[in-house]
Amino acid sequence: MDFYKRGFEFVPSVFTKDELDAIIAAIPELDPANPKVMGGDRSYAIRSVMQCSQELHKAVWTNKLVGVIADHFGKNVFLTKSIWFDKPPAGNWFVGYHQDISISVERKAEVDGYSKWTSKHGVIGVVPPVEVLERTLTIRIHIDDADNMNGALRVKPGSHRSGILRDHTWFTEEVECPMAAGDVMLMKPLLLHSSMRSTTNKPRRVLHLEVTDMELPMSLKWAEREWILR
Ligand SMILES: O=C(O)CCC(=O)C(=O)O
Repeated sequence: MDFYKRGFEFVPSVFTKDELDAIIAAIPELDPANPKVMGGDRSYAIRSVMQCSQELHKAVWTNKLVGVIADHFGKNVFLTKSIWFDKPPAGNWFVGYHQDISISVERKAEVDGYSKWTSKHGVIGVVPPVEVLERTLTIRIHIDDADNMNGALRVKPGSHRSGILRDHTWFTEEVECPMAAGDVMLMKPLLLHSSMRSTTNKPRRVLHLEVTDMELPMSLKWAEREWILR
């Protein structure tokens, strides 16, 4: 299937304008005083954003999105991570090619295969064995249109199939991912991705979610574990 080969897929029109408005209404302000907000005065992201309100869960897990997840991944799926990304004019940012290799857990525990512990904005991160990342699906809900002017994502197709990469330069094919508001991009976390600075004042808001059906071993617990409403 193309998704597994290329590592990403676009699903158009998953959310209506009214449904996007409900998501926006449930997102807290980018307040630099909030420890979950990244970027200080040039705030641009909120970690663990789904923990902010049950309203957000109601707005996000529409029948249509849950159906898309069931088609591409399966049932018995729960949330493991959520980040709200904005590229506001003051907090404009870019990010070079990388894979998403860190997961968020409740607390540190010495478990074989889990390394590179971090603690940022109250979130404890760790790099798990590659099977955990391979069993994770990233869902990017596009709140605004994204194109080459306002920092649409770029990806390197197929780059998720070689585990955690030390050198990504030999993946030369690059695809830009223009999206319309309401579209969803599905992605494997190990897919190399990057995005440029915005060169307009057009907003580019994305709700980034990671889901899996895989429990963590021993005393490790997913920090944001929450069943998807069904
Ligand atoms: O939304 C973007 O432009 C990039 C986000 C990102 O770096 C990530 O998902 O790891």
